[in-house]
Amino acid sequence: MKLGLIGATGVVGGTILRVLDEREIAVDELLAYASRDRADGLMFRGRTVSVVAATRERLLADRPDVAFFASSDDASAELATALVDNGTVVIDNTSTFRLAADVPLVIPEVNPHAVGPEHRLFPVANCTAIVLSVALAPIERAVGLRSVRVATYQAVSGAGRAGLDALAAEERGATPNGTFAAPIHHNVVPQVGSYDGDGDTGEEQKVVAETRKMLDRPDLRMAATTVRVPVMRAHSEAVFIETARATSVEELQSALRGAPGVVLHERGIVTPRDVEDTDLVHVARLRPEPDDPSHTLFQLWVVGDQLRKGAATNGVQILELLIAQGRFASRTGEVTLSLSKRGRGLG
Ligand code: 11C
Repeated sequence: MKLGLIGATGVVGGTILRVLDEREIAVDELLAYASRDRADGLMFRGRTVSVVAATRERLLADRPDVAFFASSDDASAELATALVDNGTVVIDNTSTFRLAADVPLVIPEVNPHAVGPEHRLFPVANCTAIVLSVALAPIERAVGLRSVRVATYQAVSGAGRAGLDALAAEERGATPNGTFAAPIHHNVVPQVGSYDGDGDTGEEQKVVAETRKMLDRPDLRMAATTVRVPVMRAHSEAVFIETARATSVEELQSALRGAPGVVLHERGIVTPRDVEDTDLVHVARLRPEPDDPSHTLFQLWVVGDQLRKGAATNGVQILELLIAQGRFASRTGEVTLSLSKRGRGLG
């Protein structure tokens, strides 16, 4: 397989390379692109790979079998459909095509059936929405959801290398450089994404719209408040749900316990530092709302590494799904789907 990676030098791009390697995806040729030619190149499986500017002409001439986009919305908007029209399968980590009607938005543990043989463009959903949907899907399947409310605690790496650098610089005493809407060191910032001061932020709109699409519940009542916290890695979410019918903590636990991609903590807590660099979504503190005679109101705490399951790993799992469907010939052996408890650490 000839594999292109646009945004190869970014935080998500680097994580995609690691996950491809860990999951032993057979890559015959890696084509690495960034916004400009880079003298130093990058290392993949013990070899130096040159990094070149992602121009339309070069990408169309290179014609990768599959291309991962981990760059800007603008780059995806300009290049992804041109590549698809040229025969490449595109797995796109930007928001550009996620809500298009004829484009599937896939989490392999949640809605693999959304992939049809005609599809060649696969957006990877917003990281906060992926972590949330992996935890909600088993509940939706078991008892149905009537409403979901979520407050998030999002790591600075959600804003890429600039986010990590901004927190590190502020910790050393530098003046905030505007990466976040307010100082992030010793603070929490209730704005992720664009915000015009009136209504939801861009991140809040994505979480609601994309979760509805992935759960195939356009009618699901939802609200989100998304917040940046001075954590390096992994997003946490406090989730408040109303189920479609009366249920119990035990029934919800049993739905989550066997669910692909989920680790249920029946006791204790789980924190972002616990799940750094792992692929599974962790659920803890599942409990009923106090004084609820309807037995439909519950709360849970959800944590996942947004660079891995929320971005790189989910994209590579989509590629695994396509390989399992026979879309690409694998020269070095069979690649099997790994949707369940496989994953780094804490699994
Ligand atoms: C953040 N969740 O933490 C955002 C980043 O929709 O792909 C992901 C933006 C997106 O800043």
